[in-house]
Amino acid sequence: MRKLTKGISLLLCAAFVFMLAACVNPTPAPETTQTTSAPAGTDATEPAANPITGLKEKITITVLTQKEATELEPFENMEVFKIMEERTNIAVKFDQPAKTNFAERYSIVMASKELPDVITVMPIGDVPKYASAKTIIEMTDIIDKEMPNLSRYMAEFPDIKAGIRGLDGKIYSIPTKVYDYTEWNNPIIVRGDWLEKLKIDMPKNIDDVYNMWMAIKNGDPNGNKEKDEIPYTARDAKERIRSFLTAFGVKDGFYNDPATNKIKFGVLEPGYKQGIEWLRKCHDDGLIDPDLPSASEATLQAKVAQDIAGSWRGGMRGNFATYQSTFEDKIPGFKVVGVPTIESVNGKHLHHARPKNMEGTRTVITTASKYPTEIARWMDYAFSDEGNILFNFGIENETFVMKDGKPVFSDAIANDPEGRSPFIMQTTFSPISGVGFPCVYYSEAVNQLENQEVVAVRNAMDKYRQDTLDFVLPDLPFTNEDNAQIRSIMGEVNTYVDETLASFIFGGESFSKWDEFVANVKKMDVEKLIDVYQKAYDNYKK
Ligand SMILES: [Ca+2]
Repeated sequence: MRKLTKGISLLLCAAFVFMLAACVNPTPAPETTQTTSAPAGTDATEPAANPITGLKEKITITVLTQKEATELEPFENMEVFKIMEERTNIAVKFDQPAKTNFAERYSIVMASKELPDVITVMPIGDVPKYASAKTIIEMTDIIDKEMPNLSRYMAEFPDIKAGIRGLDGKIYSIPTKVYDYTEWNNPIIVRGDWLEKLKIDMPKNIDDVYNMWMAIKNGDPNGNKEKDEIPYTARDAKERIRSFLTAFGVKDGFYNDPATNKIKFGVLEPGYKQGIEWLRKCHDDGLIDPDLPSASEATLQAKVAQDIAGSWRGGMRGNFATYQSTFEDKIPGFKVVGVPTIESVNGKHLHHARPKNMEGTRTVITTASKYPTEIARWMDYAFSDEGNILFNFGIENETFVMKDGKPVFSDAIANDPEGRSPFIMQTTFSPISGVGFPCVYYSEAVNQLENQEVVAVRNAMDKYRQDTLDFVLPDLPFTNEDNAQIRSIMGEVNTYVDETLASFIFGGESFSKWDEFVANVKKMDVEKLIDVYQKAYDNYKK
């Protein structure tokens, strides 16, 4: 019976691998179509062309990257690169300083005469500079012809293509980390066990949020007969306070008004004042932690640990999943849930931060490389279905096993005897957790490792994805001149706005001063920047 089961699983496994193989490299170079036997008339000892890169002999390329502090192994020890070498005929010599030393190493390398073939983490701002200096290759055509797997993600998530396109409409880099799902962050995180005790539903709009906070304040959900609950706290008094302004159809900084498709600057809009007045009322009613102006990750965690924090905003991993696993053994019944994006006054569901389909780092091929085509095919392998399994799940029967035709993490990764998280265990074999190598953060793997409440709220937020994409601006490319103007004006504006808003929300400042505040912001030339952003955003949408 055992033998039989094994036989079936092997069969399923073989079918799965075959299915994957069919997805890899749909457009091999012409000379690579004959892979298993040498064509008649040629020397039988001549090596076959590699089916992925077309290389008949192994080459070694150089790659400058960085090592993240959380990675347990340098890339040269990671099994995925050894397997990739076998499958592609490309070996890699990594130049991998620690992330903290990368900037220094990078400036030495860029100033030297000996550039590596690939730089995997070039700062975005440097891409146009090295493109015009012809230090890095243009990748528009090479992506189109040689990178079908990356291309399918660019087609599925238009933000990826728009995000890597330069001001001239051409592409000079590829994203370092692509998500095959949409990654959200900073939802309102609530003590779900308190909601159950207080018999209140998940809030759907800003009035529900107010009522939920009031119930937490007055209902003694921690059961110590003291009114010590803090309905809302956070690790800062800026992003995680002003995030509630989206309920009033506005947000901090520049955004697109979905009703008019015009760029707006939050502070100048009437909805912004309403939102700040609402936050002030919540503060005056004792619903917001009065210590927020000096809050930090440590103060947030301390209040959650004391069983007095009712809700907060924060990271999906840290302030959501990690808090759950940290405090469920210490606080009886402790359970956190995420609130899907609440409805705004304009009927849209607007989140304050743009969801991600890629990270902000960029990979480039230098003009010093003799193998740009082969390298593009090699990098594209990491974006194939087979590459997704390799980079996320690792090595079959070691880090994962096939179950019902699907890869499942083995105990070695999912249940480390030393108690390290599966996300950390992935760094023993793959660069997937960091941003040091171009590859795909694969939902099939992420959903297995993630806290299931996190998966649930992410999926719920994703229903209104387009509302937020229309509203929150992406990272727009600007000319050097525009960038300088933005830096100079916004440096002054941000300092003034931060100080003044803190006094309106926490410092008892009278709202009769609001018009004067807005007039002062206008005097700082912020309206000039609205035009700059409008132009860049119109260009982005083309
Ligand atoms: Ca209490």
